[in-house]
Amino acid sequence: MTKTLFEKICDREIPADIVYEDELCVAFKDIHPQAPFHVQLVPRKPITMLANAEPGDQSLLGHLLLTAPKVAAAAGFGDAFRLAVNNGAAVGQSVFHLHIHILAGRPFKWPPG
Ligand code: D5M
Repeated sequence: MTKTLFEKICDREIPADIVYEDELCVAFKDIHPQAPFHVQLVPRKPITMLANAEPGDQSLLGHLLLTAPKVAAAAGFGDAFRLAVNNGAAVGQSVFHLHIHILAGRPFKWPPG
C-alpha cells in the first residue's frame, strides 16, 4: 500500500522538523503554521481520520491526547494551547492520516472559524 505523506515523515523519508517522537507517535512543525507554535501530532499508524479509528485504537488515541500537552509544555506553552482535529474534507482535512494540530503562541477566538 502507498504510504501517506505523514507516514513518510514518520519514517523519515520526507524531511520535517520533528520535535517529539516515541514508539507510537511523531510530532513535527507544520509546513504552513497558523500560529507561532503549530505542530502536527500524528500516530505512526495511518488511521485516515478520527471517525475511522477503531475500538482497538483506544489506547493509541489516549496516548495522543496525553502526549499533546507534553509537546506543548516542552515548547513553553504548557498552560495555553489549542488542539484541533479536522475530520473530513468538508471541514478542511487535507491530509488523510489522522493528525492533531497543536497551536499556541497567540490569542485564539471562540468559536473557531
Ligand atoms: O491539516 C494538514 C496540515 O498538514 C496542514 O496544516 C499543513 C500540514 N502539512 C502538509 N504537508 C506537510 C509537510 N510536508 N510537513 C509539515 N506539515 C505539513 P488538515 O487538518 O488536514 O487540513
